[in-house]
Amino acid sequence: MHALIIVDIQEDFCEGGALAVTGGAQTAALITEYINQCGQKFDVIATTRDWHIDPGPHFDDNPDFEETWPIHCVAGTSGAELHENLDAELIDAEFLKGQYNDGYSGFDGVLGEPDLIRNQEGMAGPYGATAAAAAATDDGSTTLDGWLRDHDIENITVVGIATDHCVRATALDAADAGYEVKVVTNLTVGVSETGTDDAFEEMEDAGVLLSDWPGAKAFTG
Ligand code: VGL
Repeated sequence: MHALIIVDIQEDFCEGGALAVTGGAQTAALITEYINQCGQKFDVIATTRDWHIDPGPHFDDNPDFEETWPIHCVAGTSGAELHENLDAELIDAEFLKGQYNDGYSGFDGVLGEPDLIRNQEGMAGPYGATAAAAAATDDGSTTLDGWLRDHDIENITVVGIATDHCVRATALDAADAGYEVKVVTNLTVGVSETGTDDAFEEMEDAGVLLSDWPGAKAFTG
């Protein structure tokens, strides 16, 4: 069985967001096209989302954009929503990560229902996460790895944002956990060029297959 994991295609990581990665919005649109054209090869499609409540030094007033970052993807805020160019109807499950830490890897994520409005009053944490959003992962007992194993997944294809951070960490953890992993490189976009090149090299060294989706050219020229 084969899973597509779509990493962090969220408003804050796309143009106009708090931690915008150039090309994010286009990547979101391309992933929707890719699923429409090639989605039949996947048995399940999951997303990850950064879902920060109080992630400690991950947030910084003077971020270095390598290990510290401006405030982004606060749980329950509009910046944490999936980007509008990604068709949410195509997604089977969402995994929320980074509530109280960096949460770079999707394998830190737990199954949640981020768009469910719960009857929870008030706020959680110092950055404006809503209590409803903090409750979106229930008891946090279903991890991404557990869910993939429940679905008999052996192959994982990874796409999303950012190549040099969350895509990298997710693909490396997937390879480490024993899955056959592929990253579709032109359906990812990175924060820095050198970081992205290094990440591709590191992923390849870890046995991750890198490939391009040729169909993207029809949309980007
Ligand atoms: C990410 C930087 C900070 C990512 C998350 O999704 O790759 N990058 N937080």
